[in-house]
Amino acid sequence: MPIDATQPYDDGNIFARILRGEIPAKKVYEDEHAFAFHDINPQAPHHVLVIPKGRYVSWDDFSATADDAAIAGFVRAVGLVAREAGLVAPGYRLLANVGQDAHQEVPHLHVHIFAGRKLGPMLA
Ligand code: IU
Repeated sequence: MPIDATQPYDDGNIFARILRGEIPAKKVYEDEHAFAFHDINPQAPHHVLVIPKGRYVSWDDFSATADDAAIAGFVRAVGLVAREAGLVAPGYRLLANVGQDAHQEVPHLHVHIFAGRKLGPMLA
């Protein structure tokens, strides 16, 4: 079920629970701003999710309300995770779904990193 990205942040969402260590995840990276882990249902040979540590439903409230250090730290972490996985030369795709029409399912901002195969033209 896609979520309404205008809803208030729900501390019981699955990624909040992963951040609190209540649910296991296959971690690939963590720093003060971000946490990255393998997607449980990979859509490409390499499919990692990067999430901010703060309480943001989507890219919308994150971009509107996060402080500059949180935004910079998160954006840098996404780049670092991809770079350290050796994805820059073969290439990779970033995706952040926001709300209903984009089919966002988890109400905690996440950026998908897809790689490991030719991803083809961007899907609308
Ligand atoms: P979306 O952008 O909200 O549609 O993507 C949610 C992703 O979260 C999706 O690719 C799921 O496979 C992934 N995921 C996960 O990795 N672990 C979980 O426990 C759950 C979803 I629920």
